Amino acid sequence: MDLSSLDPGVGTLPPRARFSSSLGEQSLNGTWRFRLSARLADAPAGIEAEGYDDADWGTIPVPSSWPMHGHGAPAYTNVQYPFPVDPPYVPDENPIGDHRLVFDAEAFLLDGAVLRFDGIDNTADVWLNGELLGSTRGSRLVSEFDVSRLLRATGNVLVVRVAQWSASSYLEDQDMWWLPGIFRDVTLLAKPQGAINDLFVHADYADGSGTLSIDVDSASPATISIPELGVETAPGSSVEIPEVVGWTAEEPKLYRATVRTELETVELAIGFRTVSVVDSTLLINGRPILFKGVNRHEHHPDLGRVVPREVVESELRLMKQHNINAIRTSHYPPHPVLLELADELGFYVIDECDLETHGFGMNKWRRNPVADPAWRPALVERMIKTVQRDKNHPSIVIWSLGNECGTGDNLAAMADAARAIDGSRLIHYEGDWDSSYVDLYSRMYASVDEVKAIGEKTEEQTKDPTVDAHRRSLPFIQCEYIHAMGNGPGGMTEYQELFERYPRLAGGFVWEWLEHGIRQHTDDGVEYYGYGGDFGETVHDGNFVIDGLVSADREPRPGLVDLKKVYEPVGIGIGTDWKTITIANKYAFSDLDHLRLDWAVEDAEGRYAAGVLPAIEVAAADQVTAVLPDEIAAARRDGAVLTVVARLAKDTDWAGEGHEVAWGQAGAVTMISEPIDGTAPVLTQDRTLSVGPARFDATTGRLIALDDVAIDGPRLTLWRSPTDNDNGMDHRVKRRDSSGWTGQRLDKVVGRLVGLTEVDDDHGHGLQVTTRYAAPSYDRHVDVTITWRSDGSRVAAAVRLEPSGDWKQSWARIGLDFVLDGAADRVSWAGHGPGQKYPDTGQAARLGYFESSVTDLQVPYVRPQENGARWAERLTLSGSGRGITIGGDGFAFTARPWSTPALDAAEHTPDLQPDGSTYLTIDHRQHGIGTASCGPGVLPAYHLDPTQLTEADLNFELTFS
Ligand code: IPT
Repeated sequence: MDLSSLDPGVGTLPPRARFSSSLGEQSLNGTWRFRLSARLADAPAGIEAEGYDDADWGTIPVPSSWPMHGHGAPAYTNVQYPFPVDPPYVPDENPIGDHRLVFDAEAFLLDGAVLRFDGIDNTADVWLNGELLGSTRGSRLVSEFDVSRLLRATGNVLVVRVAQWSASSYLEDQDMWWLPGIFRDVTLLAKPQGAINDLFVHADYADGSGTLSIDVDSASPATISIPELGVETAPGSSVEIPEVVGWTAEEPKLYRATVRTELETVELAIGFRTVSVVDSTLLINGRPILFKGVNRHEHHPDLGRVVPREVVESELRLMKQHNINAIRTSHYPPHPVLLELADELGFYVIDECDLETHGFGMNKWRRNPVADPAWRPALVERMIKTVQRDKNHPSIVIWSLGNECGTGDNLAAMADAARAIDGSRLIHYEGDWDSSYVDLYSRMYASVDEVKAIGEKTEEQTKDPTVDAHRRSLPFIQCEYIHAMGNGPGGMTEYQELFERYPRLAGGFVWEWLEHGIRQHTDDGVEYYGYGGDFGETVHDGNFVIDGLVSADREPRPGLVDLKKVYEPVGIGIGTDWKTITIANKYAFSDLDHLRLDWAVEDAEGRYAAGVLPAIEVAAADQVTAVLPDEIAAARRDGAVLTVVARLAKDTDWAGEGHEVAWGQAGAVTMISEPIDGTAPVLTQDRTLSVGPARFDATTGRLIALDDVAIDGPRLTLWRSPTDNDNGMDHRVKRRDSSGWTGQRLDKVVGRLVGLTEVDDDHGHGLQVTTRYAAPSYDRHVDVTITWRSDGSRVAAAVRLEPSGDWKQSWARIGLDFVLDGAADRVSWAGHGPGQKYPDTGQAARLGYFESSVTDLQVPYVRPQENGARWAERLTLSGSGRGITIGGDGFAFTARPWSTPALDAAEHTPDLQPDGSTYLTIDHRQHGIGTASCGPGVLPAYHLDPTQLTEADLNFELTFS
């Protein structure tokens, strides 16, 4: 094997479109013989010989990533190459996977056939019946070989030697597991003399009509027909079709076409669609659109890079159900199934070339392949392969040259090569901010302020001033933004508001759709997801591979649920008097006929009025205010919430009738509660003090019981177990949160009782407890004074904070910790729910009355961290005995069966075990979440800055009953 060769592939056929022909194909997927060697020098010789005896080899499924089948191990790095950067050479320690298959060929293949590999990671030499066919390059790119001469009816011997590392590994430094193998399908395609070699559909749309021409590369004459449009035509001729329905992600209309020769019929699905840019606005079919996108990698928790079709189908439905309309195939062309489904279900796709050289950045970009002419043919060929395979998909609106390669002329050459084949789509590359050879200004993780400036066209000049005017004429996208790692992402709404406000901004793609967890089991069989470092890697990037909106099993994380709300295609605003409703139709093409508007009113007792609104006509990109039926305002009362939900009026391909698309609310859960007078005296007994049902330890001033519920607290807490976003880009140094909380020892704050006095004033009797909280080694402190009063049954705690000293940066929270003796299992609350909510997340949390088990409040983040806070005005926590109810003027709470230090120490989900107590934290204030695990941190509006605290921040009251 020539592993250091820069050749773009040897012996392979010219790239062409993928289509299926009536001539037939035979899948060679299945069980193959397999043998792994640690290095090329150790690999057996002569395996290509037909008579080679592979009886002592094992077997492996094809397609597969071999480390997922007990051979070697997965390894994760993000930017850094796991081997020395010494291009084009790779280490001698280079796992070699030898694959052999003996097969009979179907008769229809014997007049001529092509052998197609859809993906081999990283490179392979291929032999058929003892002869070398050639060598593949480009893991996520197609390699086809002509096998017409060699294929026979029976006993064919196909031998594929795969090397994990080769020169092309330098081009495939994407942020994902290194997973070698024949991980996509292997197929034989019948291709006799005269068969269609290639097809190129050009189907444009303008103002209701279409223009169609189809190039057919075939030696036999062909006819084209589209029965639904009454079109019969010949290859290469352009047909004007006066009336067509355009293809859009909202209404993905496909026309079935056939291309027929005397030999074969090819079926095509055609979408009429035009991409254009006018005045730096991106248009599809003449209208401005917004990408509500995600970056999608291919990963499966058990199979690695092999993703079964049904999984892809269900995940795309899940995207549609969450108002996502666009996919960037980060960072390589996807399995072809994805594009078929994107055409059918309706997604705008950025199809990205299989290219990333990010790790050269750690070496100041020295010898970067994109800037080295020696690599140009290999890079240009990658782009050509990408465009050629996928050019007939209407869903693809943008070609991307690759990801994170720095800058270099080879990228411009790739752009030229793509344009030469297909001038109908836009060209994207983010890494060169001057944007001189691309059609979009694209950035990743740009801040809200910067995106605003770009929207207003007041951004800084390009580095090369001669290309500034060009960049200013381009639409803008964030090809990656809001990093969905762990708890978060915070601050999505602010970006969306900008995208909706400025025509130049065409939206963005969340990083990323999917966590790349690998399913593992503890010795007792408990399942969890593994991440970088769990597989013996010496160089790795920890849990940075766990940064998705869904788990590796496609279970939605809270971030996805929030994103659905942020991406709503319909805005619903209700007048505070419940008499009017404003509906904003944010679709670019659709009216709202496919939706119905359900309304319902609920209070603490449950739902008591509901109905369906009369249809409100709102054209695409328009807004209408309508009068609500009188019965709705008539149903208004204290503590009641009106919710209007836009639901699918009938079944679609991606969700059933009744599926919720968007919602809006009015009303409040505010409970009118009588003020508590301190009528109950403070009583002393042994070493305890009582105020009504509350009992306190007379030496510490801490609450020890509320009626018969044993409780310990409150203790001031300014800290939370750092989230991935709190940890920032320094995710590898796990305990060093970038907010500086751990450095300030907020996790180690201790309290000292400084005063315990009885008060008797205008508000009656009370017990006043002052505790000074401070961190070891520092003299800054916070005095917390709590005045407890009771009317005999209820208890009020008036809390006052007095910080002093040089508090720095931010606090995670102003919270009170309580430990309840025994496991509480039920929680009910009035406030926002059902999901979690932090100051800059929880867009999906709606007002209402909710119930949950304590277990279900927890979000099982793959690396455990702060999670699960709900916002409430009233909370009841109950276990086997009587529960406690806490009320207040809006607070956040978490309730957990483990302590915050235990949560923080856990590396994986099974490390968290209930310890028999219930840990309750009530937060008066919280610091936001942000998205600093990659990108901007918490926006200023969501900072909890101890130097800027107001009276309202420092004083609050809770009631206990
Ligand atoms: C950016 C990469 O493009 C993406 O592949 C992923 O690694 C993401 O970061 C983080 O998860 S690059 C980053 C240095 C901005």
